[in-house]
Amino acid sequence: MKIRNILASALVVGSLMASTAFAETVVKVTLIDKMGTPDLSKPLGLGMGMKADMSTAKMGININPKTAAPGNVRFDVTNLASNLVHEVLIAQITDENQLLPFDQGRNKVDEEAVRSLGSVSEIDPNKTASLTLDLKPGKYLLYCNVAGHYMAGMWTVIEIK
Ligand SMILES: [Cu+2]
Repeated sequence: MKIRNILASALVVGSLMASTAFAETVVKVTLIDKMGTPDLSKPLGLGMGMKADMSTAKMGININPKTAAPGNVRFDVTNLASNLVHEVLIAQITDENQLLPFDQGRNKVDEEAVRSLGSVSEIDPNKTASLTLDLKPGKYLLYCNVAGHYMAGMWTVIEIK
């Protein structure tokens, strides 16, 4: 009995710590593509800082909430696409008007030039994957770098403040 009590109190302490000291913000991330696949053979020009009309985008990333407190942020990424595999990379940016280094030939953001803080790769349709990052105040870009997807509108920005 004594051992059991000790275990029970250890569990209580453990769960208290989890809910206070290690509190994390959960951000729901959904990956969408509508009305079939756009023609991705050429960059579509819907990247960050390009001042494009994002309402024409057929692919996108939604987040909720759009801001979070500094510290641990858990991204629960769900791929709501009909049949495409997507991924999410996270990188710190200066602001939304910044243009990312882009490889036109490969139709991808130049990942060598944009330091990624973390990523969730190859999420199948209707699957969810999670990633937790310890984030400082600032702006962070979430984007999909499957060829063509970033320029098709698959990016969004979260502000940590
Ligand atoms: Cu994608």
